[in-house]
Amino acid sequence: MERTLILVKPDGLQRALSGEIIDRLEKTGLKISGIKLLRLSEDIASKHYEEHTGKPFFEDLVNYICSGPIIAMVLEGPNAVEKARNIIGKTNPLESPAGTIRGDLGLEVSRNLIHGSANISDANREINIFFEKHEIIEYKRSNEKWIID
Ligand code: D4T
Repeated sequence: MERTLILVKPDGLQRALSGEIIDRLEKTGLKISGIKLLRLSEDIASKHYEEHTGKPFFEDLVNYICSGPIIAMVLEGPNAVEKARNIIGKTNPLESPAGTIRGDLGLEVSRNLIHGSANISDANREINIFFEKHEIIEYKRSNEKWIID
């Protein structure tokens, strides 16, 4: 089954929105198969955002993601990557429609609350940065047949 990496960024925790953010994602039917609270080092943050190395916002982005604890989460389900991105909204909260996490809860691109992997190959790469194999748990939920055909 497809997996995606979600990060509730430092502003999400500071604003006490982590419950709401996880709730919105979990209610879709996507299953939490890994979850942890952590504070990123500059090294790990730079690795996670390596595609943005050298861009004008890179240093601020790394400082922001390292500025407080974050929640890292692996979500699993059919088309998990695309589904999570749809719920999250566009990178800039201003361009995110109402009903999305960033559209409803954020104002600025540099405080956009949450990360979700952009595609399956990024998801695999990012999950390996944040999780050891044994930290991802495979289990069945009793209501799964009512969520996945
Ligand atoms: P993340 O990776 O945080 O989920 O965001 P997206 O996948 O939606 O967007 P992205 O990789 O293009 O950008 C990563 C991160 O950089 C911040 N950012 C981006 C910024 O501060 N200024 C900018 O101009 C852009 C393009 C926001 C998200």
